[in-house]
Amino acid sequence: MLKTGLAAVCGFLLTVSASQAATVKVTINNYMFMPDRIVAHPGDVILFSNQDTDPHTATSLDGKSFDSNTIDPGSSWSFTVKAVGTYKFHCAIHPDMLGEIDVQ
Ligand SMILES: [Cu+2]
Repeated sequence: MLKTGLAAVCGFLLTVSASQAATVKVTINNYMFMPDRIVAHPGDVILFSNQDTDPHTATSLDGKSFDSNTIDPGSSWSFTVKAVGTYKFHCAIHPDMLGEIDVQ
């Protein structure tokens, strides 16, 4: 009984999260990620748009989760978040530019 109920709830949550996959937009401007703390859910797309006059990257600090490589001014780059967790990232060209994606 309890197991069946939990399975039903889990199935429901999976269905809801899949149907609500969103695109989360991050603007890069004036040497900052805006917002610099992004809350997302598995399946969401994070879209970085470089509106600055210099090239930037969005590179995870763990060295493996994601790396945009160079995003030229006026260009954008996106990727899909998969696993729940906290992912700190920076710009590899300007390491003081920091941000964080919380996948919940
Ligand atoms: Cu940069």
